Amino acid sequence: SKKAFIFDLDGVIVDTAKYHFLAWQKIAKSLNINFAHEDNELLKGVSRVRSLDIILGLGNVQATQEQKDQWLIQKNEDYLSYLVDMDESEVLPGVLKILKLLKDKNQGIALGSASKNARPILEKTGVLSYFNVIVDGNDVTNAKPDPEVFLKAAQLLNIDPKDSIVFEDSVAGIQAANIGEMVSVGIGEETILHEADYIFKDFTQITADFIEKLIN
Ligand code: B16
Ligand code: MG
Repeated sequence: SKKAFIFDLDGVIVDTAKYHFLAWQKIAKSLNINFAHEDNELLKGVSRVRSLDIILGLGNVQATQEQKDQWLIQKNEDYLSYLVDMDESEVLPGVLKILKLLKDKNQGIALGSASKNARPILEKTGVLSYFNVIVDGNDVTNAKPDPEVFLKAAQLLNIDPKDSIVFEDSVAGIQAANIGEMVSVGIGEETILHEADYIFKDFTQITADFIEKLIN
């Protein structure tokens, strides 16, 4: 039967986390905040505004709303500059094969991302046409682990939450899927994503057989 397959963007379809990191690091450096690679884990799946608060928290930095707004603009301009050269080669291994399979099987395909830059990224990497529905940071008011982004995606596809499958790399995203009573599929480390119904290291580990079982 027809199901909703909902994909997170960063960490699932593409690895934009490395670009987010570079852009945040510039801001952090200019404020003398020590923001290391390990700290980047804290920002996965988290909104832009919340990410800045987390970084300022690391350095115990207080700021006015005006300053914060300025840094948010700077960060995004810098981030976008890293996306200029993005192309098909940045789609993570195995993802295209699964998108094609789902399309062949006439399944609902949606994006459920916290990013406000999701559309241009999907476009640049050549996968935009696979998506029937896109729900991103421009469409939701409650951040993951609130299930709003995924519930909206399922609703737009006209599919019940319980017939929806979410692919996520962040803990907050897995929790959002679980709270929404959807099937949660973690992409990444088992130790981090243990709350997920299923866990795969990456999309190359997901078989056609696994997808068929979810559909039937
Ligand atoms: P933007 P996802 C998230 O994407 C990223 O994981 C997170 O690090 C980022 O802060 C957030 O998008 C907002 O992105 O600044 O482009 O609006 O994993 O939800 O696809
Ligand atoms: Mg993610």
